[in-house]
Amino acid sequence: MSDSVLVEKRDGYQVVTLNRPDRLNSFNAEMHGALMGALVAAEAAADCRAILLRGAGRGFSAGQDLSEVQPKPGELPNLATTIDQLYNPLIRKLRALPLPVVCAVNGVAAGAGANIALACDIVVAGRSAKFLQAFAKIALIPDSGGTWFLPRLAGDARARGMALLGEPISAETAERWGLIWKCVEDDALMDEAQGICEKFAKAPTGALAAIKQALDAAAGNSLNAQLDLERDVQYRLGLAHDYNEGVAAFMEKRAPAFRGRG
Ligand code: T3D
Repeated sequence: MSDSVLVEKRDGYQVVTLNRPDRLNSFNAEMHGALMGALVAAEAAADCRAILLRGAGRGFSAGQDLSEVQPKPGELPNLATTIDQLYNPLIRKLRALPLPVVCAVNGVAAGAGANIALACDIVVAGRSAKFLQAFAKIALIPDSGGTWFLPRLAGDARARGMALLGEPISAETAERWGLIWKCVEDDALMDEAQGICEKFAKAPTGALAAIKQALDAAAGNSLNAQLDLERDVQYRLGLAHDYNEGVAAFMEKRAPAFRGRG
């Protein structure tokens, strides 16, 4: 079994660690397979109500492992294949998972590594972390959703600056620009990320999944379509145990006991 991704089961959530620290957790096909396997398994585990994604060593991920992409003599590179088979399914999976994904960025997040982090639901970064759209430096465009996430999160001017210049921005700037949820001191990073996962482990997971879906749908919907979507989702959630439990707990001034995924 591959050790390029490590999975640790905690009470109500799982910690998934990218584990190729000597290559700054850059992605090869094996790590892609292991990460996808870990996400699929976490989704299938009824007691898993959140995922904490992080990198081993001094960085989160440097994106594609560039030592593995050089074509053999006489071959033409086909980047579309890697993107179609590995990066796009990963981004789609992260967005579609019916449970929140918290990403702890401890150091550099570059290329696809940066955009995989941005695809997560909550991104917390240590103060020394950096986000780098490295693509233009190797004559590519931001992929793994970069051209979609950057303008939506940071605005067009900042998206263009990051993508065209390919220069790193600090975690503090990423927070200020709205790219990430929070920048914290380096030594507080894991406590912060774990604390969020512990809250999610007791949360109404079905509602959180619906929130993820509704926010993503909003990106392509008119206000009218989104109002209709909200009505339909609210109707469905109103029939679920966790809504009744949430209201009852509020009225009885006690903590709710949400079933989550039950
Ligand atoms: O299939 C396709 O190609 C399409 C998909 C593309 C998706 C992408 O992600 S394209 C973008 C790929 N990533 C990059 O271009 C980033 C390359 N890395 C860097 O620019 C720098 O390493 C960093 C800015 C990320 C970090 O710099 P620094 O100074 O902190 O570390 P370093 O010394 O450069 O790297 C440490 C080691 O990791 C080093 O190995 P060594 O010399 O100690 O044996 C370095 O070669 C290795 N490393 C870093 N990034 C990659 C890598 N090895 C392979 N691939 C990498 N992406």
